[in-house]
Amino acid sequence: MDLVQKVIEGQRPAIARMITLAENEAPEATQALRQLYPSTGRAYIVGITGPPGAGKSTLTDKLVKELRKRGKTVGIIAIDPTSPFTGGAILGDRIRMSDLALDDGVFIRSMGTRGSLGGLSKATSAAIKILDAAGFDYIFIETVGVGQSEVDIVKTADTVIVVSVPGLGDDIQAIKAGILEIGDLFVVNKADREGAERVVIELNQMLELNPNMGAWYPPVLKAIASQNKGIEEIVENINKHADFLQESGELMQRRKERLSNEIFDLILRQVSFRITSKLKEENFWEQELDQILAKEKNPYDIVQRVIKEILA
Ligand SMILES: Nc1nc2c(ncn2[C@@H]2O[C@H](COP(=O)(O)OP(=O)(O)OP(=O)(O)O)[C@@H](O)[C@H]2O)c(=O)[nH]1
Ligand SMILES: [Mg+2]
Repeated sequence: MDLVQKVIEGQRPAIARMITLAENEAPEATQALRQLYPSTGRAYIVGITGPPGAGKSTLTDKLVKELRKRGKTVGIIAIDPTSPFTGGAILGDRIRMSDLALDDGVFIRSMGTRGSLGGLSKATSAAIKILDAAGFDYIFIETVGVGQSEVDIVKTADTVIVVSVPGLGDDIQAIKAGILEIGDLFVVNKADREGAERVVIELNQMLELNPNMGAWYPPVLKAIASQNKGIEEIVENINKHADFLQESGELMQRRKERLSNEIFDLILRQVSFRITSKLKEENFWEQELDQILAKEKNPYDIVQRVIKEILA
């Protein structure tokens, strides 16, 4: 397929087009991804998550510029599950990364939900593979850490950066439970504001209490993204974490886990799609509704019967 070849060569229109195909779950997308797959596995994936407005996009913008200075190329995926169109997300995120959009070594893509959240995570893994095969050294995924689906997406990264900020009231509580466990690196952004030091201390206290802490102790770093402060240190810690993962063998372990989850999701999605269409086209229980209402039958037996019929 011509398109796949162009993606591998890093041609931007082809990259954009293939991501759109995957996003729309077009039938050609699977075939293209199949052909692309052998060319994946080289990019390093960084996830950035945190509460709305924490400065994730500003931080991404600065981190990417620092990596560009070091000669690296970067693909960026900004996820906005609240947006039914990618267009909405592009505006908000692109404004803060507008000069990056002109850089040939950077590719920015925003993704929203077209259909279901499952579709979003499937499209995101596809987009990661496409940017990976296109040869980008790093891929950044930005998500707002509020919903489970976004947490699930970002936690597939090799390095997960959890961004927090002072002044959210009950600071640490504002970081959704479950997000603390997935952080490999914590950044307290907006350190120009009062209370940053307290957030650093609280985060370290939380981390010390974590009974599942492995050999990597997540550093807690301060930054002022809008003033480009603390950026080099974050990049260095990303690279340190990458080295740690590589040397400990955890990188392979993580990638295996990610692959396994992905296969699981793809199967579930296909099975659910097929069952949904079957349920919609055949009226398995329509005629029995009156009897169920009249208490002559019950919903639970119907469910059992239909499942048996479908699995048969
Ligand atoms: N004072 C201060 N403001 C900052 C800093 N970093 C970013 N901001 C500002 O915070 C606002 C939100 O920044 P974004 O980068 O859009 O934050 P975000 O987390 O990507 O936001 P969403 O994607 O909407 O959740 C912008 O007005 C930034 O200029 C910082 O270090 N200090
Ligand atoms: Mg943003």
